[in-house]
Amino acid sequence: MTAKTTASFAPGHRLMLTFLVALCILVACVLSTETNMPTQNMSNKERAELREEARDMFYHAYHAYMENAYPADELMPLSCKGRYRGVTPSRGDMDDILGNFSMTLVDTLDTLVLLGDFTEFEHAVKLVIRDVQFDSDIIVSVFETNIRMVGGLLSAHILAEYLQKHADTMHWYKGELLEMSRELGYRLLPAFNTSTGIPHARVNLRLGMKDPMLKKSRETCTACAGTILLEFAALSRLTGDPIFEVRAHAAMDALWKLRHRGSDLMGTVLNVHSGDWVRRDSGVGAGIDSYYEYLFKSYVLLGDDKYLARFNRHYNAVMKYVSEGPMLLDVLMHRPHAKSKNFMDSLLAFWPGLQVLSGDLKPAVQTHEMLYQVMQMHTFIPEAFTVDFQIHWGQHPLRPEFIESTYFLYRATGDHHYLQVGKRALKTLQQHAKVSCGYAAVNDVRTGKHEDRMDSFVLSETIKYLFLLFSDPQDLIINVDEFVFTTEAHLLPLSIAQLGNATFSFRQSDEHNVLDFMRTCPSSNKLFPEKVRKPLRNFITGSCPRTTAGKRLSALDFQASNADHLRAVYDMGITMVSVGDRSQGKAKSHEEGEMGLQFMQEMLELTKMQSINQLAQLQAVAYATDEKAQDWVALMAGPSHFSPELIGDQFVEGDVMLAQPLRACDETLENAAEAKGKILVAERGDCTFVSKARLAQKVGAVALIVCDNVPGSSGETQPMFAMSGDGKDDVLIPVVFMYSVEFGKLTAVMQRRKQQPLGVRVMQMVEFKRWQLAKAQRQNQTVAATQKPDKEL
Ligand code: DMJ
Repeated sequence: MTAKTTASFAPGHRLMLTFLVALCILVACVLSTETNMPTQNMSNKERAELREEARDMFYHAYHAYMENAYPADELMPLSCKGRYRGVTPSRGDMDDILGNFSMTLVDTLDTLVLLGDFTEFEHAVKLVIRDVQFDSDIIVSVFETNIRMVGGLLSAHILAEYLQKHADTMHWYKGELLEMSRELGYRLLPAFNTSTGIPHARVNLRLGMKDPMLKKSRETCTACAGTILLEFAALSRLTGDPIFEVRAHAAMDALWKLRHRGSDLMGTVLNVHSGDWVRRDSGVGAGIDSYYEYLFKSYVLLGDDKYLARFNRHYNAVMKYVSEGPMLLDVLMHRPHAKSKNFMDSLLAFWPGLQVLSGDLKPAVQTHEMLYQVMQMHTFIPEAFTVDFQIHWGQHPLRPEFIESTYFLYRATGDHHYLQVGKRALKTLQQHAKVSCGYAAVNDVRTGKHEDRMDSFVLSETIKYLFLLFSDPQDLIINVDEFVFTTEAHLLPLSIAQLGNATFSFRQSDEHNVLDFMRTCPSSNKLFPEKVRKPLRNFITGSCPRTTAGKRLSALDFQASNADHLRAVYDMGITMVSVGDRSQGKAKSHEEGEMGLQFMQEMLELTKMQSINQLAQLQAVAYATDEKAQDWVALMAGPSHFSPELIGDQFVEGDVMLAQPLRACDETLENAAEAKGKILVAERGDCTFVSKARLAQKVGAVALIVCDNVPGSSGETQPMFAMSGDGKDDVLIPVVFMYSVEFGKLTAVMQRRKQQPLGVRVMQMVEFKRWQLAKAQRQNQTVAATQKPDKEL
């Protein structure tokens, strides 16, 4: 049923709504009159067919869940049964999502209303009221419980009341869902009792923070702590109980104080008691994504300029440091010129949608185009992909973010390209994820192998956004423009702002003048998506691994023995001075002169900061080039987050030995007996880094070198790569990562030595450099060895 109705939700924050609507109309008008769009237009008929196909997809997944899994939290689509916490074999931390509270049904309620299926909605609401309870001795994620359960219950409550008024149905409903969300909210509140006000990541539904397992709880992610306010504000305003909103505002205020005052960036993991950053990587994907989303949407929903001002400050910082063309690459919050990862994760695909809402269309079109090409290249967008668009992590759990952005771009531009993109996404799901019992996540996009997992967001977001994309506003029972979509795509009406809040007052922010941002240039209102996409058409297809050509040489990467680097610093106006040489450097151009100054500043910073940060993390695999071990060279390597750091003059020494089989993913090695005391080499792939490390440790190796499996990758052209673990700290041997080119050099030396084993030292690169420098000084040589390279970095 797709009854048409006039919306009666009064706009809560008129200014914002008017702004968004005006933006959509303006852009759509400009496009329809002036743009030549090569994208094939989609007929109304085809669009309606796709809408119905999205509806069928919904019912295929929904019925599979209801008939085979309910009241479980999730459907396991391959075994066609429910996933229950404590019953189904544990998947570790991932299971913190589950609270045995029928999550998929709660998460899905408002999609039923959007589909116009009031009968099933009413039935489902009754089931939730009858079956769902929260008094369980289970530790759950505060973030996930809030966005999926509290958000799901709240939006269902709002829509139930809406249907009472406008569809003359559900008259028996007396606010039970709101009461349930209030109860659940109370069960989450103990997590907010921290010295900073930033909530713990996890809480026990029955025991709060008194669960002994939570004694050591310290760390949370920025997104986890910063994705509470929309739901908690709605909860407070609908129940009249201010505590939720007060706590959520306080958490947002505390997070804001933790930004880096120089860069305005945030890290991804922090200590809730001390407020110290644990991970200073800063991007827009995993660990931070919805913090930015909630800053902006809190402004839209609640009308407090403070949140817009904060969003704008972060946004400018992201666009300055993280954004690189259409790509978004993590940097370090305190050293924003240093890239901290060489891959992007699929969660960042929500960013273009947020950019559309905030009115910055051009970069939204660009990033979306890049992501679309990644999708075309790998069928689905893999969980993580490198800057060369190779697969870093091949899983794809049918996430919604890319479709969400596609929807917002279509609404803002009216460009049929986005309908075509949505069609492709829909058909891909049908072809590669549909199974007889629902939709199955893809374990590896390279093989297409399925995983026994259908996350609740498939119904609450992925299919919802597809349905919305192919629906005309007039096809929908509610006017979606009068709602804010939470990060889980739950609908909260803008009218919530009118319910007021005793603790809250509308005011012009004193932190930042909002108008400053509105005056930014160029204005996105003169934007033609096709013109923006065109230059990017072959951005990734057939691309070779990228080189640093055109990229500024950073001090960290600088090697005195590299002729290109010497030329680059010369062009920046810096002359490497040998003793007796007094000639002055002159920059090739003003711009390069600026770069030179920046380079020198970094050099100074690096010398000051040798014991921390990226320079300190860079590892060296060093070996002697002569029999007497007088001359050494070092190959660059990346660290791991799960193994002990080699600090100062510490090093590990041993003969290098290749694991057999090289991937080292089995229970043991064929050459395990010889591994004791050796530095083992294993190739990346087939299993996690940490499992290779555990195996190396088990067979008695003193260190592990993981070599890359991407041909041609090199530390010379790519940012340092740090391997992530699984949160446990049982690996006691050093583990380093080596790109293919560096590893090629190592194997070449090994082959040259044939009979003789090659002994290497694994150590910090900075220590290796210091060692070499000290040696050089002893030999009374000049400071910068420009003529005679002695390192192979
Ligand atoms: C959803 O649960 C939410 O969108 C969340 O903010 C991030 N990720 C998942 C879907 O990918």
